[in-house]
Amino acid sequence: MKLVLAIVQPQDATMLVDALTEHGYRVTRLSSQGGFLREGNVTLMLSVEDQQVNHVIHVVREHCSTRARLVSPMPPIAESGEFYPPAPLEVQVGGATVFVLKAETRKL
Ligand code: 2BA
Repeated sequence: MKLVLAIVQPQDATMLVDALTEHGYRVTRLSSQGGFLREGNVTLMLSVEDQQVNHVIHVVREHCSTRARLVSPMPPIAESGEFYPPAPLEVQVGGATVFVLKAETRKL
């Protein structure tokens, strides 16, 4: 068994959960937050057979888009009254960050 953790963007999460469920996977959706952007994202948790991992990743890839986000860096401490506002930085977010871990499922 493997535990698949997929961190995805909220805009993709509902369609992805629907698709995974339609394919017969059991999935748990957790609300999470990225440490860098401090924005909400969604972590999906699935326990699957080893041979299903590639298919799960395929479905995730089909439903998750890469999006550009602009980040405003902290302005530097002004010296001698001069102030140069830093240019916004573009970062690419997604499609998805996926972790695959060995797992043992015990249903109590
Ligand atoms: P965030 O931490 O909010 O990161 C959002 C995006 O910002 C990242 O997209 C990446 O493009 C950029 N980024 C993150 N940390 C950075 C840094 N130190 N310097 C420059 N740019 C940085 P993704 O890589 O697609 O990640 C999306 C979300 O997936 C992340 O949200 C985080 O919640 C999670 N994630 C990504 N890699 C992870 C890892 N190695 N461990 C745990 N969570 C991870």
